[in-house]
Amino acid sequence: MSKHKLESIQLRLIKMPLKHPFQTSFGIEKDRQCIIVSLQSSGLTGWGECVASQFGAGAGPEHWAFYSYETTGTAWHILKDFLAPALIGKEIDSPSMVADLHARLRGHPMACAGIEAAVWDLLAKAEGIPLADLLHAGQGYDSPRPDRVSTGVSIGIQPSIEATLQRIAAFTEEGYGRIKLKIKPGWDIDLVSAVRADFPDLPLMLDANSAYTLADAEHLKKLDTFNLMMIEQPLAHDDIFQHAKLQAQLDTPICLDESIHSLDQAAWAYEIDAARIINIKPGRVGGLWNARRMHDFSLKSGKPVWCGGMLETGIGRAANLALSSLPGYTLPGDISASDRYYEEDIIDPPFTLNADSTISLPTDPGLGVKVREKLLEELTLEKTTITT
Ligand code: OSB
Ligand code: MG
Repeated sequence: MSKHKLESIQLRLIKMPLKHPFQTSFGIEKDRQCIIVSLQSSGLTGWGECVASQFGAGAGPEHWAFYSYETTGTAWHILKDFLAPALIGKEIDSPSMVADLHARLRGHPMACAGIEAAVWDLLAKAEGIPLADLLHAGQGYDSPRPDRVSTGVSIGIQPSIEATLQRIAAFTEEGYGRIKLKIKPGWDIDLVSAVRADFPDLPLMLDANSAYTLADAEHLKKLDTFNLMMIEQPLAHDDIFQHAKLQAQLDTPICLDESIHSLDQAAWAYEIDAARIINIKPGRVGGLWNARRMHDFSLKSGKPVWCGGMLETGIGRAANLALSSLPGYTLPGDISASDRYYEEDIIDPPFTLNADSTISLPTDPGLGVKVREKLLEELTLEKTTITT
């Protein structure tokens, strides 16, 4: 691949109102803040989204539980003071240059993934090919690159079971073929039982976001009767060992999300049967480079993977779609259409759902989306530019 000198790097903290507040076992999000990274090189612009969030910042400690320790504040610091200075003026010929920096940083995967995505977009645009093709290039996969990927919708904790049933009915009518429900203690068995009564055959999975402990094993075992695709991250965010103990007692496959940040951790989880499935989302693992390595290992190990979401704007969504085109991504991802999250997405045209519960991959080079720069400017809370 030819080399591309990074002439400038721009960071923008943006805030977008969500159409529906998103509640999980650890908090509620009404607006979504994220950092949009853009890179300039010889007339080309690469875009990336850093998915570090701002759950409940400023509110009392009872609102402080996070999906990850990264916030827009920590990511801004790492991007501005470490990653951008390390990359500005450099001749880039591979996203692995960012992956190498991630290895040195020890942590901050979301910050790294945001700038790495922009590098992937830039390089794919320079080659004149869609990001999905760049991700496939030279990998020797058996199957051709698909033109659409299978998706589903993740439904947050609702005010009532009735409200949940209504949301499921609305989403399935829109064409979503797979539903994920957020659960927590006191919002689990009765909920799933009511859902199964109304939707006996619906492909259904649960996400606990670490709301349980191993002491809840007997209780969680009751979920085995509901023919669930998987239960995601039932136990602690940093645990692998106890998930294996839980899996030994459950028929429902365990999927890990929060616990898995690296290829080694994925290998350990598979080896001890702590996870039969992994949700490989780029933000959590430091970017698409690492996500692809973890995917390749999972594919060889015969373990299905899927791509989780972080309520991304169209920029992050486009990267997730490209990643989901890899052959081991055989399960539907949490990648819904733009209008599931936002009245107005920052890309044009927005992503829409096909009748078969898929979303089509863009065909233009790179991420293949046109960023609405005027709207982006209106949503910007803070910006900074790093130049040579
Ligand atoms: O655990 O998968 C998760 C959103 C924010 C943080 C963590 C998670 C989620 C989701 C939303 O489940 C998925 C989506 O983007 O639709
Ligand atoms: Mg999850």
